[in-house]
Amino acid sequence: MNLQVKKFLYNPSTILLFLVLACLASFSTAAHDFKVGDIEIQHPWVAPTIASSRVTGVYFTVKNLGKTSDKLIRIEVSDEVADSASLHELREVDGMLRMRPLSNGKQIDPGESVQFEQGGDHGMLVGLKAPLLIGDKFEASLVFEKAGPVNVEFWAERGPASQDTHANHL
Ligand SMILES: [Cu+2]
Repeated sequence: MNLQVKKFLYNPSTILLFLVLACLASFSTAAHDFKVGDIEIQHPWVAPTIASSRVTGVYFTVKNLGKTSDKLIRIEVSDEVADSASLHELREVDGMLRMRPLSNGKQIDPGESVQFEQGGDHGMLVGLKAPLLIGDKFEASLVFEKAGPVNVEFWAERGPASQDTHANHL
């Protein structure tokens, strides 16, 4: 390695600069939140589509900051985005993961944070009008029994598991 480069890399102020940049990067992700009444939706993201798949999963965290429980009853997207959007749960039945609609919604108790995530409860879009690439964004509405609709923006991102297993659902 070139001595100048070495000096730059191992310089304490360079290391500090990298730490600051790393912090800023994580803050910008955390700031992607939406709030209506006592309900906060944190970091809504969508898995990019794979090949010609027109199905994908959407993920987010619901936090109830209030003193009474509320219930997420459905997810809505414009038909310019997809033909339909729904909430699903994954349950293990005889050692197999089965997906079924969350027909009674999902109760969120006071002070509770509920994650809609890969391998668990999640939202799903069917009949996407266009492929979703990393960096794409679209608006959607998460509808609660008490708080009403919470408008959010889903960002297409590479998920924590690096690949979306949801494309295999249908
Ligand atoms: Cu699903």
